[in-house]
Amino acid sequence: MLNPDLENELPSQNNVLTLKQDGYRTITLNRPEALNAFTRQLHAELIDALRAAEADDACRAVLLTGTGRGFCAGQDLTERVFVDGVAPDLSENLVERYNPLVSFIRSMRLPVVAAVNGVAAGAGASLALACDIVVAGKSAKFIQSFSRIGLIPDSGGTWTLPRLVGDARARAMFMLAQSVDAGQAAEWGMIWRCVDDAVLMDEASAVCRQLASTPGAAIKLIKQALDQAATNSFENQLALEAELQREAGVHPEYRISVEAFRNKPAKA
Ligand code: T3D
Repeated sequence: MLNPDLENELPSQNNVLTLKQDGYRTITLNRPEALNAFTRQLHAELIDALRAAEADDACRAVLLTGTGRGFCAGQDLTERVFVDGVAPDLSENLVERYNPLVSFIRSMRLPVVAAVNGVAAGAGASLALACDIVVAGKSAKFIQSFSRIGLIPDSGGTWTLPRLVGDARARAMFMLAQSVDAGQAAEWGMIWRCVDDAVLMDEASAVCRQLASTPGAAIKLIKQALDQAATNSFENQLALEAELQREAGVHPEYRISVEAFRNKPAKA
């Protein structure tokens, strides 16, 4: 049963639902029976939905969430079959699907807000952490479950997680594959905020509405600056900031915002 509110859903096989509202799009992973695990079809629909949002000038932010009690359980393991004992080439799936997906999220002009509504496991956890702002419901948990099935963390997880929580915590999460609940994740700085489950979508929507009314050029440049900071020296980053600030300063949104500030009514 689809959410009747998702009335302007885009054409798809409904593995991913898109709702346009208030200057942003909500993109919902919709395979609740498998905790929204990734199949090839879900991959295809998700990247299409993200590309469509990015191409829409009226869209200023994306909210990514899941239907049911899971956010995303990573790769759908029922797709993994060993024909005559021959192992599938997992690298191919990463290169063709997961890597382009997380790279696209990081390079989009649009900010992507993850509303983590339940378990985020394997590449599902990496997906959440690739987003710009992560809000999670109290009952959500993050599991780097890869090692349980003999794999290494992927979809950028080995890059993102140590930067967010430090090497010691990342190593233990990867090797022990224990779940970390949303409260702990927020305490560690892995995510922006942990909120009551009942208000998760309200909180994430409020973040998206705020982003939708923030100058979009600045958001795009902030993403670019933070991305390059990961590998730049301090001096190179200062130079980059100067370059990007020049770009921000000649954008009409800067002039309009400064004029609005200068012309605001005096406080009584
Ligand atoms: O393969 C490649 O291309 C390489 C790339 C890999 C990227 C990866 O993501 S590898 C990691 C893959 N994911 C996992 O290993 C996680 C597997 N799932 C779990 O460990 C557990 O389901 C969870 C810890 C996420 C949640 O546990 P729990 O007890 O809350 O739920 P559950 O009962 O295990 O799952 C509910 C249903 O979802 C269940 O189906 P059923 O029995 O009700 O019909 C379960 O089989 C299904 N499900 C959960 N995860 C997956 C899945 N079905 C397919 N694939 C899954 N990943």
